[in-house]
Amino acid sequence: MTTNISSNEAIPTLQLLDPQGNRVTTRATKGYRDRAAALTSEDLRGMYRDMVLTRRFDDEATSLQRQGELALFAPARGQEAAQVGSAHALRPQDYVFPSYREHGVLHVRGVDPVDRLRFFRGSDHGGWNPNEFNTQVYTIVIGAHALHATGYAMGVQRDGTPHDKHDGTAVITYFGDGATSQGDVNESMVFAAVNNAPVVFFLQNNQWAISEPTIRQTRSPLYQRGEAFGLPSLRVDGNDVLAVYAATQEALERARAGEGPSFIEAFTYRMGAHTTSDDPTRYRSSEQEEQWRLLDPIDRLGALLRAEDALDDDFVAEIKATGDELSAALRTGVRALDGGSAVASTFDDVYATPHGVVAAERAWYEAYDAGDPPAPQYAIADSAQGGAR
Ligand SMILES: Cc1ncc(C[n+]2csc(CCOP(=O)(O)OP(=O)(O)O)c2C)c(N)n1
Repeated sequence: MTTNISSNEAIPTLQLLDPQGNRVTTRATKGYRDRAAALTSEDLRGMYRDMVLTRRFDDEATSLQRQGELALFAPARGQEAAQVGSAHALRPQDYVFPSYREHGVLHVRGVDPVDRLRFFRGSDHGGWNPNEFNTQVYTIVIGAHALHATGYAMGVQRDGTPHDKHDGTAVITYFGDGATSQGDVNESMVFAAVNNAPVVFFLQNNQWAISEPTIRQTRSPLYQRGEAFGLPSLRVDGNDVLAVYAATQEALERARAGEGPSFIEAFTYRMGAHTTSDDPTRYRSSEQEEQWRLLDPIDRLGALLRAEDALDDDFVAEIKATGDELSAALRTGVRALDGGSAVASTFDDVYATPHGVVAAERAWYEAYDAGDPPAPQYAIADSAQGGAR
């Protein structure tokens, strides 16, 4: 039997909130419904606020790129529920390995909005201290950070972190459907599985790897990738913030309790361009975009909140005002960033202690940056011979 992966209906998918914003109450969803039911109105309002502000950040960053203030930007429009819902299930001690589109996750983790754009402006290689937020910097190399996540999770294990579903430490890594074709992602699942590492593989299947549709990446539903490695795996409606939250909370608790890795496929849609350098009209139809616009994750949670009397005009106005402040701070902050070379910080955090090769490479780049004729590259290797190894 073949499964039609281009049809959403053929594949079992957890949904707790339907596209009209009604809670879904089938028997099969009971355990997950209980998790979502434990969220208070204030929790839900917080998720709504975070989703709206994530979109506002997206719009503002896109404008800044258009005005020449950023070299590039990768918008997350449409993926707010997948990001905010999963990030709300995290606890402070958990550790996050994002790729380059996880602005909603970074928002929830508290990373300053201007710092999130240093990388896209080219003024820094990262933008923040990962250990301050237990959240790594963006990764552009597709899938590479899944290996880092598994390695970090194995480190957590070897540190002897207590096994406790609340107080243990879980690691989560975010990647896209295209990344599932990379060796790195598959290798990281092999290691995670056999070592029972406390890591959650969170796939945002936004259906496009730049211009390549999922159908060109796989013949089987992607959540089955996790199953194939022996990981408990689940596909959730990625535009349903409740389902994403409940599924991620379950997987994180499993990891913290020492019960090993899990795989979540959040089936969603990238509403905008891949990056500001991309033109999606070249490879997909406006009919498809319109179909997904009707499944907007923010509208869906908004409808639930209105039905439950938790969203009034004052609250909407308050979020709008916060969004205006965010936008203004972003404009001023980004324009004030040093647009020059990031060389100075490139070598800072490579090793904890001085290292001869790194020192020589720093000197070479600094000379190059200053416009001095750089010493030939082989001189670096020669001078490094006596350096620390
Ligand atoms: C190892 C590697 N190969 C190729 C690229 C070029 N590249 C950048 S984004 C992208 C598509 C990624 O698609 P997906 O994993 O689905 O993530 P999405 O962008 O949809 O979030 C590719 C191929 C890269 N950055 N790294």
